[in-house]
Amino acid sequence: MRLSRFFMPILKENPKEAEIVSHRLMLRSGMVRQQSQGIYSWLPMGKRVLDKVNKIIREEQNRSGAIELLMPTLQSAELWQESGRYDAYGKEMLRIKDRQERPMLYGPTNEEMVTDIFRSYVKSYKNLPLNLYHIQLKFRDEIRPRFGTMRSREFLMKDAYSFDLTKEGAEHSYRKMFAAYLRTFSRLGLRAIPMRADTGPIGGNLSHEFIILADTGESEVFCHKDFVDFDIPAEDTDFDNVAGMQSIFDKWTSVYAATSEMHDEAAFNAIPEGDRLSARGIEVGHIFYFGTKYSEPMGAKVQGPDGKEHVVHMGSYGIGPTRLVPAIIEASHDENGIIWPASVAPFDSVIINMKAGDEACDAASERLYAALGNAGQDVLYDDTDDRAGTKFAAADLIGVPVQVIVGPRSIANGEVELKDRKTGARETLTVEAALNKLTG
Ligand code: P5A
Repeated sequence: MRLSRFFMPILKENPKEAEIVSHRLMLRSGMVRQQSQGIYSWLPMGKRVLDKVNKIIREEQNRSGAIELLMPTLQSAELWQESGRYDAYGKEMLRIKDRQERPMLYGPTNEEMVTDIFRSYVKSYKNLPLNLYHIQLKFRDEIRPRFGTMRSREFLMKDAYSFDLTKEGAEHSYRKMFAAYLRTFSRLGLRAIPMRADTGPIGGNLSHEFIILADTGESEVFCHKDFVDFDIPAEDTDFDNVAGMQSIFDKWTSVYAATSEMHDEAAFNAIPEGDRLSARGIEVGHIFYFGTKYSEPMGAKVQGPDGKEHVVHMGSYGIGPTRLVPAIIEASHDENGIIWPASVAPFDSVIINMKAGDEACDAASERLYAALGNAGQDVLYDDTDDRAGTKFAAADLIGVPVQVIVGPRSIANGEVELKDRKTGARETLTVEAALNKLTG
């Protein structure tokens, strides 16, 4: 992508409305724009990162055996009357009427709708277990939307829903998602700690929130320090292995971790003082087992091996991609801007042509741009006629992992400079050697 043809509206000034660093950096680097309170457009730079986050989420959902579909944002109120949540949900639900005066709502979650899909098609235990997920916008009319896309009113959610014949089966499904979440957050460059959590309007009594430790987090959390060193399940993990899933779950729930709503002061104080971690955190995922809370009133039943009808056991599993993006920034930035983990970076590298219009600089930049592109890399080429200092500042702000700096003095010797955004380490190499290093 040539910067001269891209749309990357960088702000020079620090936006006043931004209270936390991720919000400030997302506005400054032109990733998002607020359209009305708690409702955002994702501009091209932001959209690139969001797509990479979603890709990793999808890969790990698919690996664990979940199947993707797409349900609508608007739902009929009738479904929610069946489960009893239409009245219970309160003011967070945006209620709308269509031209026929039929009550509709902008979905804050999809337990009812997916249960309706399930009951319409699945009649036998032979089709179980089943886990269906989608990545779709939600709307919650939060009292206090804040911190940009961290707590917005319209936001993206990956929500998965599992269906099993028995409670034991449902618990295995829960543990599969638990392991898939550990892998997902780790691939996003984050260490998320699963913590026993309150279930709120979703219901049930088994639930874990996945929390990233960050000073700007909205939740108060308490846990054992050991979490920092626990192993993440490997890529070849067998998600159908019941004992294997159980042992991952047991390990990750073997030491104390809870949000403030579930906090047990005595249990926490039993941890040796030096091992206690009392911190703030960002909830990036939340999983629930709620048994038959929706399947019972909505009549989601299958015929079991005994020939009788059984109400299915369900769980639901959420991740917030539009919250994850700022959460990653909270965890990875410095005073000059964002430092993207390679897995979600909007571009793999940025070529900074320090003197656009200079024959040698243009020729070398073009060569690098073409060769890196041909090698399948996502490259941003700063071909604008801005001053070199402006270009360096922009490159640091947008946080692309590698900067390839092409300047008139070094290119006279056939050399360019590579700068690692994270460490700041610089290296002077010939164009050829730089290409080998970046594509090798
Ligand atoms: C689980 C999936 C649910 O809604 N139903 C379907 C269950 N859970 S949840 O905890 O309420 O939300 C899941 C995740 O969505 C993100 N999230 C938000 N992100 C941005 N702004 C918001 N206002 C917001 N609310 C929830 C969080 O990542 C949460 O863990």
